[in-house]
Amino acid sequence: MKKGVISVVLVGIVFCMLLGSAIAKDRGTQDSQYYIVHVRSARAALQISKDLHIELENLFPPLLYKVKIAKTSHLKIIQKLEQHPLVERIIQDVPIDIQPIEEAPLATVPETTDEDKETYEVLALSLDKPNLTWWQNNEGQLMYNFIEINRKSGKHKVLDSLSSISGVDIRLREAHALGKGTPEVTVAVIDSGVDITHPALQNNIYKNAGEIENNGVDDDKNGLVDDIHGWNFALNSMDLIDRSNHGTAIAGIIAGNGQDFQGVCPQCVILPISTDGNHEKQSSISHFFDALQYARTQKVRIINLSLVIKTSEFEDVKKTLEGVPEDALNHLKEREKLDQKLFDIVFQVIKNENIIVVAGAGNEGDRGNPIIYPASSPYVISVGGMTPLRSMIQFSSWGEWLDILAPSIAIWAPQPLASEKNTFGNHFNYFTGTSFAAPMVAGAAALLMSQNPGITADQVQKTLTAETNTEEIETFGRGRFRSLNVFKSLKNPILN
Ligand SMILES: [Ca+2]
Ligand SMILES: [Ca+2]
Repeated sequence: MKKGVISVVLVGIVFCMLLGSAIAKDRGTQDSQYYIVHVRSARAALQISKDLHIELENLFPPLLYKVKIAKTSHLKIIQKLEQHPLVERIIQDVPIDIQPIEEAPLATVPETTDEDKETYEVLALSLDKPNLTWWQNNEGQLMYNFIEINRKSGKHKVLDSLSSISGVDIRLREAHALGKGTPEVTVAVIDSGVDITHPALQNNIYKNAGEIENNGVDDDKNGLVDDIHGWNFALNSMDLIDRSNHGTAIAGIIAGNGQDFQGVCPQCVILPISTDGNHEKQSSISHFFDALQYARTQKVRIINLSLVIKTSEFEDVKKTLEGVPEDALNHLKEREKLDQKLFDIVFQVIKNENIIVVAGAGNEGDRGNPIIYPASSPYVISVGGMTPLRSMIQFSSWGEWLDILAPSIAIWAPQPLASEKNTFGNHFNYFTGTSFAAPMVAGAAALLMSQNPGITADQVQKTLTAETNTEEIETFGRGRFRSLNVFKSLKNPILN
């Protein structure tokens, strides 16, 4: 009998909408189109500009630049660029889908041979132990009830119950006795936005010291006017509104610091970076690199990516290219697939600068387990999901690329003030999916970096994933993976 999983406590979580988006004018006008030029050396951009009489704009210097090319002449210029000895590659700045990792499936149709009855596995709170944050301190407060529903009468009965296992968590209470982080460590959350007014977050939001608020002037001359608390690269504005109830929870898990709720690193700082186009705009590749470059220039130590990057369908790309000659379109079609190599190169540079990138593994384990990017990049720490029963969660994606597991079902975390209050009268909710496992690892990295200012990205990864600092997990034959233990990691940092 295969049991489905439904939930009576997970309510009001909707965050599978597209974050997609972009500044239309940024991808060029009707008559022109942006391309991304990957150059071979630090001084190449200047030489290329000089040789070909074109203007290369900074994208992710000194590796990536943007160039605007008129549609009518663009094949000629692209070919010239491709032939230039200092150009590694040139790709069109096509739209991409940057989506928050979809909400995990909470209910599946159960397999049954009995036409009259269905059996479900229901996750519920145990009323005698109403501690809401099992992921921080599991005292056996979650309950799995195996319920039989009679299809004809609609009546149900509880067949069996199972409590979650005490101690199966990230050992946060003990970790906080060793330290709660420092404001010197900033974590970028590239996501659907963050409610920066939430009581659990408002004191921990990044403030750009070089920028004067709301004066309509780009005081720090980084090209973004009044980017005081972050930036939305899809809308090219300060719009950080979390319309998907996703980024706020992630920021809270990393660095929430409220009266009744603390995240993993409550003294650390969150830099919200949004790629949510509010259904008006779609992101292109360059917007994602812009977001990474922004995190880099604001000197973050960690970047959390609870998202998936996919190339748009070529037919959608084509719509943006009206007026481009057929031969050039065919030339482009050959490059349709997401150029992961280019993304990997950028992630490698970021890692070499001692910035940690943490990515959610994805919730595709149940659906044929397709490989998720950027989780599968070798330059990020990828995080899969764990249950309160010390096992890998069914829906978690996995592969050789998976680095560590963390709790990812019924994760109590803040949600935007614009959303409905929960039954306790506040703005928190339960979230499920590997999107909410990644920020636990990002928060643990922030704690480690707070305690050990000189620690390298490599040492952080080694510390968090070391066999001695992690817990053994049942994976049901998927391979050997272990789960996060923040306390052990903090106590035994690997500094060589
Ligand atoms: Ca600015
Ligand atoms: Ca300003």
